[in-house]
Amino acid sequence: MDRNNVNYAVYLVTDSTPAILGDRDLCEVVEASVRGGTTIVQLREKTSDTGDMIAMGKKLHAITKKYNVPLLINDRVDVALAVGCEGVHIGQDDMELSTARRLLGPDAIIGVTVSTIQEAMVACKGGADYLGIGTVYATPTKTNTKNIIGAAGVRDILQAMADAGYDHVRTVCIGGINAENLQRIVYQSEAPSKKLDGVAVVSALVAAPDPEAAAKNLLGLFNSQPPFVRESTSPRAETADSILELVPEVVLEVARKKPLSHNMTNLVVQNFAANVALAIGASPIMANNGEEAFDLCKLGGALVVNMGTVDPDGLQNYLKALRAYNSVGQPVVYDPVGAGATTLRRSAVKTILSHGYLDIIKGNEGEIRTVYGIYERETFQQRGVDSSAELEVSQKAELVRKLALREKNVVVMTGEIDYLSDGQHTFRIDNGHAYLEMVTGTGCVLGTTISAFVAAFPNDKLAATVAALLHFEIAAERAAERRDVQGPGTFVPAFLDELFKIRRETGQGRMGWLKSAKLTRLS
Ligand code: 3NM
Repeated sequence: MDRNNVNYAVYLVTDSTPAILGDRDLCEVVEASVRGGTTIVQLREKTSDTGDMIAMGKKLHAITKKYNVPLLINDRVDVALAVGCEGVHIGQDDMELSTARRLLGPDAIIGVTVSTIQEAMVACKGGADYLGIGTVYATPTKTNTKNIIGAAGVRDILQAMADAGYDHVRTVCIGGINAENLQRIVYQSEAPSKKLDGVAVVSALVAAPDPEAAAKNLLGLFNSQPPFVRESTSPRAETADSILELVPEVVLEVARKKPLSHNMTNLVVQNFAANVALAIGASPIMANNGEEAFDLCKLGGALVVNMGTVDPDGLQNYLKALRAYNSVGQPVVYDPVGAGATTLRRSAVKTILSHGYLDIIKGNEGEIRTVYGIYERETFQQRGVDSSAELEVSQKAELVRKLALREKNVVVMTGEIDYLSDGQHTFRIDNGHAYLEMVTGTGCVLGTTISAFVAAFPNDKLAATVAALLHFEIAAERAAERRDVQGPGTFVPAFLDELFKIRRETGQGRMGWLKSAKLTRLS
């Protein structure tokens, strides 16, 4: 077998402990999974005697050879030699790569587990054929893992490999990967010039009720785009002018499609959010029970996950709804309200980020910094200011860009100036009014507004988000300027009216309101 021409797409790592394998026969499970599409197998036995391991290796090798699939042995070069299989996989605490290569010869496939850029560089330099990058997510299958790195950590390693000229070294990731998260992890971990060659799984195949069907499914998922990636047919708007040109179209699309805005939000803002949705022409539903999402996600709308009131039941409901909307590719807006305020909220942010794709993340500076900090070993770097101080304009823009790049989505940071980015292009918006800060829930209802706009215009989420912000903030400016508005109390009904009137004017072809737009591209 040519070690330079291995298909790593679906990489099965065995586990014969009863918790994973149950009372089934490992050979049967492996054969079924290879029949289904598993492309490479690693025998991993942490407790077996050498003789038993060699015997099992020989049995498995007889199976994998039939399907022309390589078999590797975890850690044990001696067992690989005795079995005569295609290679080994070595961990950081196992035999040195150079020794393994010397013992196994030039044709053997040798893979190395890495969890940091430094380990990856050493393994690449040492001549590894592929890297097993992980641990992506915490997994009950292996609890003594060193680093949980998320898709973002995988991406950093892939980027570093490409930068160092190790594009030819192949990669899989491992840890907590299953049919539900595979596509998102592969998508979010892709660096500009290097992506994963496959995913390595234990329980998703070995514990599957039907390993053949499970392998077929994983292979299909690996080879296709996730539903939430929309390939735009027209070129995306990238300049402030081209986005501004699109804004009326987006506002009209909301009115025409009346998209469902499914809000899982806090008690304080439900009524306000529903009224704002109606004013902009969307169709609101306040449904906090995740079970309902499996029906609601099919209606062409978008979901708002607003973490304003978070409790364990609420979190489970968010995850169900997130799964439902991700499965059909309908947009999700995440509002990590008070993200950094408590340990519980920080942990909820981490759970949510690791369980689904969030098309838009919207928050204030503190919230966005917390979301960014969840996977970074250090919080967002600041130059000479303490961690509680506000960031400077350029730092805010950079934070938003970096988070969007990491999550492969659109990030909005609200404040006196709003910043938004899709990781490629970053904009600031200088509209809005101080009254918005004096009324409870205006940030939350902006999330509702964005959800309707993105649902109506899903092929350009950045332009849709800009349109939502401009519609919302210019309505606030117009309301605040009215003679009948004397403070935050009279502001609210006037604001609802202005949201409605901007939609109506746009429908009549009157675009004067857009002249107040203050949209600037930063990078
Ligand atoms: N190695 P599952 S995680 C064997 O991080 C193994 O290096 C890991 O099991 C690493 O697919 C892991 O069931 C177990 O989550 C992966």
